[in-house]
Amino acid sequence: MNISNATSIAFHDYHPKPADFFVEVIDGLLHCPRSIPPKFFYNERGSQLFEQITGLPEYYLTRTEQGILEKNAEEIARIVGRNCLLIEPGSGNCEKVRLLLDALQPQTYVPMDISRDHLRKAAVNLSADYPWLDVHASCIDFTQPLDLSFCPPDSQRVAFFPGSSIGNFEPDSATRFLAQVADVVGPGGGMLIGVDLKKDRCILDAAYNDTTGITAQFNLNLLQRINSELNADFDLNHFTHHAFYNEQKGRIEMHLISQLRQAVHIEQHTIEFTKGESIHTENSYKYTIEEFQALAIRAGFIPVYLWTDADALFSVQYFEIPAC
Ligand code: AVI
Repeated sequence: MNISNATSIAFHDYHPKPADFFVEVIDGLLHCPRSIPPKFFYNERGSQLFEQITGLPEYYLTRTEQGILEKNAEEIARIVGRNCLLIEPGSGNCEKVRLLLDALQPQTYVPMDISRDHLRKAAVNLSADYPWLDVHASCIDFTQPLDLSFCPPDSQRVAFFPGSSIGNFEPDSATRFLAQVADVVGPGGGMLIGVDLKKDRCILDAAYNDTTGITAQFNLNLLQRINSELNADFDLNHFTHHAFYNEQKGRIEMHLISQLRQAVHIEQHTIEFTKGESIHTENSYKYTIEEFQALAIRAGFIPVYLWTDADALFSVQYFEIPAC
């Protein structure tokens, strides 16, 4: 369905099933150790806080990736090839892709996101700024099988997955997700992916423990969201943000720690917390280049090229599926 007078933009709605917030929260809180899935961070307030995180001096990820894309856009276009069909799962505000469009000149861009209104707005804005670009916005849950039946079958397909979002998947799910991407791009297709790298733990710990406390607010906002949407009574003063690099697992862990023995009510459920008990809210895996390449190889890709910043904080890696 076209949503503007321009012929260059279309909207495909796959009617993704919304997550059941209540069921997933209760399930996570009743399990031991307690957890809440990180996908629930991103309500309106959570998305605003994440936007603020991306501009924090300690949170090097976003600006470093941006710098890599800006500096190497021409070379990326040479290696990836122009005129591709560019697919972006979880495209959000479609901001990062702008750094590549002029150099890459894709024939078609397929932003995919579960948030219908957000996707529609981002696609319309992008299309206004890039009138030459054919945009097929697809409202879909990108962890479900990706459907591209509306796309021309002959163009080279390239997936773009920036932001180190892959780090928020458990390694096994990351492999499964990349295998799905491999299926979608097919033989001869490619994947350009942003991956945060292992580094001095002080840099990592600081990135998730900023001095202004924005990351703490982002974490605690989960409890606020549960209070307002699920009629719960978490006292935000009685939980604290705790984030640290778990060297053995190669991941930043974020937790909310109960400061005292307390009971919290969510609808008909009562959850008893001991003092010091944690709710695990997020993992953010960090990889060496070799570790990530091995993961992508398990998913069916072959490493082609990669770019990093001068301090090797972050990487943008390009992979392909061998043409048969
Ligand atoms: C979205 N994702 C890549 C962020 C990360 O770094 O894992 C989420 C985040 N959590 C705390 N700060 C940022």
